Amino acid sequence: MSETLFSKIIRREIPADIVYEDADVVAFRDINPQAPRHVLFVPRRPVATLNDLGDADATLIGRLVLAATAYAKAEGFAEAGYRCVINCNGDGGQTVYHLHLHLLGGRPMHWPPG
Ligand code: IU
Repeated sequence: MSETLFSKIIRREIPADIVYEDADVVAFRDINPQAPRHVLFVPRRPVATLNDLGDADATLIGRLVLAATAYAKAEGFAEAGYRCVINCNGDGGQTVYHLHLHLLGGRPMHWPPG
């Protein structure tokens, strides 16, 4: 896959508001937030889409989800609630082809999503 801006953010070559990182995952505030709390959880390894994950990536996707839930708990909005979203390809609304999980919180969410 061709590299996206997220790889440059992960390598700290371009600025972003990084709020969490570990060996596998980097999280930063979305530049165009759709909720009072909107953070992107991104694997350091540049997987393009959900479709590119296989059995060997079960731990990686688990770490992505657990990093997001731990962040919501640590930041104090887990009890109120939040939404995790992974958009996949065109119909899913994906615009950046480096897998990422949106963590959205700080307001009531609506259903169905647009
Ligand atoms: P999507 O699921 O691929 O549509 O989400 C991409 C998100 O990445 C979107 O919410 C953008 O606002 C966000 N984003 C960002 O936070 N910083 C960037 O440099 C770029 C995109 I490019």
